[in-house]
Amino acid sequence: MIVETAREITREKIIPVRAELDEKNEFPRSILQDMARADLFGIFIPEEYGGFGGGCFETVLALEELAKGCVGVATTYAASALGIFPVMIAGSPEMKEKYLPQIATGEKWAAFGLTEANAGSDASGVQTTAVLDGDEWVLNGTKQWITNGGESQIYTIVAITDPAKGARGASIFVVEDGDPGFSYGKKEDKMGIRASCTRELIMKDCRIPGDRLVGRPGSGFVTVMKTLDSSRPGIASLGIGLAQAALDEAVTYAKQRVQFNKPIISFQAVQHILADMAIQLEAGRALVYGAARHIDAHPRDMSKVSSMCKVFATDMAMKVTTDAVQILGGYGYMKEYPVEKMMRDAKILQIYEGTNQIQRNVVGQCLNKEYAA
Ligand code: COS
Repeated sequence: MIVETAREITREKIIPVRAELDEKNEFPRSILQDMARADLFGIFIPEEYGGFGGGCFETVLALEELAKGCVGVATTYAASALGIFPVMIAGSPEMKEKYLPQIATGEKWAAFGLTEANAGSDASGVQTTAVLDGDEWVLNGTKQWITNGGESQIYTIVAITDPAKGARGASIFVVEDGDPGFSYGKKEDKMGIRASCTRELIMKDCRIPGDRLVGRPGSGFVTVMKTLDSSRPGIASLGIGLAQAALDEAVTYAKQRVQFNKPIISFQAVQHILADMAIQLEAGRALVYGAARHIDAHPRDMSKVSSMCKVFATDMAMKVTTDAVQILGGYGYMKEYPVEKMMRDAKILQIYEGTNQIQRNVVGQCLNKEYAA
């Protein structure tokens, strides 16, 4: 049912406008409203908070379908999930009661504020601060490249509450659109996923109520790591949907394009490229589905499989979309065909939510621990 619903949205709402959204750098507000009406935002929210109570597996299925249409649109969905995961992981029952139903209905969207100018791969380098003043927290700092920035209503912000403790002095706060001292920077002009919106979040003496702290003070870094462990399979599934769409385009074109009096798919050189695309895609899909099922069954043991599937599926998507452009040749390089956008969109998958080099570090560290035990 989830796949059919997401597939219909992709076919009816996303594919017809994706080139225009890309060209105009336009946020897909009305498509998100369509997704909300189709109940897609509640997939991963527990039933007690108005959602479907689905897990990682159901979420990756939905994202894969949306990514077949446009990774920019699918990223806005994935980034909202990323933004609310800290509340799901570490929020109090009252905080969950307040925010999760609004996400489940799609009435509000979320965003995750971790990255800063000096805190990218080194997530512990956050310089934004939060100081308790009476019964309010006062936040100061600037978050960079925040997906859904300026479009979401709910932001989970990582800030340092105890500078002496390094990573152990980080905490997470919910900041809402309209909070005093909270504003947005300019919209970034990106190579790909141009339908998604990327902005700075600026906090200048931003005052929020004391109960907006997510979990305990100092628990922020571990919650950040758990949040990213939870969200990375979603990025992997964007790679699967994107690669499937690129393969579909490449095979369709290769069957139609005639050179030397034959459709080019009859040439072994072309067939081998398509075969490798299909083999890598199926391997990636099996890994992502396997990882998602493992995470749902063993939520305390997700780091390694989460990073593994993110690396494999997104490196694969970069290769498959590049090969799709090659199959279409000069046509593939032109904007009349969708594969050049697919290749541009693929690149960010290897970078955001942790570069693929960082993912390999995580896998390596997990192996180190496993074999020492
Ligand atoms: N789950 C739970 N706890 C975790 C964890 C995980 N997946 N990973 C690390 N931790 C804990 C560690 O156990 C450690 O706890 P102690 O202080 O009690 O020992 C603490 O967190 C610090 O861990 P570590 O020393 O491994 O942290 P590092 O500073 O070396 O950073 C990496 C580790 C590089 C993996 C982390 O900074 C990272 O993921 N970076 C990429 C960030 C990213 O994805 N940015 C893009 C954001 S786009 S939203």
